[in-house]
Amino acid sequence: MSLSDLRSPRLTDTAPDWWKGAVVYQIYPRSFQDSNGDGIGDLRGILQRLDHLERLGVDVIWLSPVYRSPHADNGYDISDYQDIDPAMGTLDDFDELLAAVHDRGMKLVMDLVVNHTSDEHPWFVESRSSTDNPKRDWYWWRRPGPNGEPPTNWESFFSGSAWQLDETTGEYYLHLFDRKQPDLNWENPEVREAVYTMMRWWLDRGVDGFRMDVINLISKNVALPDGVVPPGKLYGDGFPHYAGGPRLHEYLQEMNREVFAGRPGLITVGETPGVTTAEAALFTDPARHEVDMVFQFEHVGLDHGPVTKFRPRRLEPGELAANLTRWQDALARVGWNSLYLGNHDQARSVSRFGDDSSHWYASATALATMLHLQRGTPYVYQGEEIGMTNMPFTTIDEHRDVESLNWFAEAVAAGSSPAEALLGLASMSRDNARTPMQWDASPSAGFTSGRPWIGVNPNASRINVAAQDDDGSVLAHYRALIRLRHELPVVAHGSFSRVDAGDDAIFAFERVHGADRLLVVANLSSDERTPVVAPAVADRWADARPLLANLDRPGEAAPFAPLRPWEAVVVGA
Ligand code: TEU
Ligand code: CA
Repeated sequence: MSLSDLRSPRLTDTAPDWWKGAVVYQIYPRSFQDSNGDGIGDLRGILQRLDHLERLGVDVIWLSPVYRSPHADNGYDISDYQDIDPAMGTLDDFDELLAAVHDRGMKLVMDLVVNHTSDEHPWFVESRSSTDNPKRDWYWWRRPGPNGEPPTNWESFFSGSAWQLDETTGEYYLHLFDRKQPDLNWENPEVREAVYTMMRWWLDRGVDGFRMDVINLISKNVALPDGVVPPGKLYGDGFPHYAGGPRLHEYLQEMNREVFAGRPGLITVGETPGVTTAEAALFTDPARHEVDMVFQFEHVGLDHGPVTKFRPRRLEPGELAANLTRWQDALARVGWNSLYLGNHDQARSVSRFGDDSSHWYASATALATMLHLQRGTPYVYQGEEIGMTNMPFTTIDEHRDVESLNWFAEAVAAGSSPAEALLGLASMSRDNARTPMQWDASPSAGFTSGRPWIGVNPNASRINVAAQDDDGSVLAHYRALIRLRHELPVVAHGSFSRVDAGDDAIFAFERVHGADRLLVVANLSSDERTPVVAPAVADRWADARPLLANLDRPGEAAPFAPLRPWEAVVVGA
């Protein structure tokens, strides 16, 4: 069987689990394409760039938030769920974009941010106005402790206390993220009904699903106990009390009944920091009717230091593969994985897990190969398909992200030198992934005719879409991987088993679906490595046909030949 003989299911596939054969592309609209020269990406900009996505071959586009927002957290602080932010365009622009995406056979997924709203959302404006306002109970209000202190010792994700004292009534409100992102109280049925009504409104408009922001934080332990204070920290760890709360599964099942039932063809993915494999299996067991898949965080936490992610540790070759294998095995029979290495909250994957200096092309493509050919639905974060790297920020003024700015101020106040604190941001700041998409070698990389809201990476002159239209580019390799998923059922539906290649740095695995078999052998290190496999394994692949490789292979593609740094080989049988 050769590639060209195979069918291309794309979205003609009407199976309820069509998303197993799909690839999702995440757009961070603020940084994708500006259409009007104000330096901020917008909906009409996305419309101008749909050709790129269609040629890449992705099936689904996920838009990070485009709703009306004061932008304390780049749109993850929403003040109107049923309108488009003026910086992004209008509802008419949105409808036009949605129609254009559908015309090209792709689907569109919205970001659903309902653990919290903006403090400028009318619900919160009402809620804070008095202790007896009907919306008071829509958020988490608590009286100060005996000495005026916050109700619990929890730390916000963005540094400092998770509670803010509100002068109007002298009570504190909970904000797990910025103080402009008050947490909604899902215990209140009116809150849940308001959220479901809003979700139905978007589905009626034609959107194809939701990526649910920190959805495992919506149910909290209502007793609000203090957290344990870890060594070296000022605050307690509230995570066990606000994540995976007692009513979480009930809420998700209720949402599913109230919003998704009777609407086939959707895709839902929950963002679930800290989720375990056992919990992920529950969320994604189709029989439980919760969500189709979740984003787990273990592999993007491997390099976090013990006190903060901003003082990271070096990963050993093999650690990433071992962790991803654990997730493959855990969700092998029940549930489904989301496959991702980067997004708008993570450093650029080629800089973090690869080698963006000596082996930029090889490591970007080796990482993509091992990720896309696992069992699960792959996500491509904008710019990853051309190997965009971390940004060489040199001053704090170049940073924009509230998380980075707050942590920097806190670290410097605690005695760090600014240079040392900047070093932490250099490898881990979310701003690394938020610089403008690199379309071409022009001064603002083709992103804007104006002044971009955040700096363009100087390597845009070299790393850009226009420069990668040929074979042998990172972009061409992504196109080939996406095509493999569409054309070979074994990629979407096959089983996964890791192959012991005698070296932790070599990620080798087999996929099997009926009579179809696929083998991936990837060297995830910057040294030459030689696979050593059991004779039975070598025999099984003796007559393998080459399907894809990221580096030119002299002669026949023997899958277990010595591998150059970051070399990846895919064969079929
Ligand atoms: O992120 C939630 C989350 O837990 C992280 O990825 C977060 O960026 C990190 O832990 C901070 O240290 C989601 C969104 O993806 C993120 O952009 C938002 O800032 C956050 O929720 C709040 O809405
Ligand atoms: Ca704009």
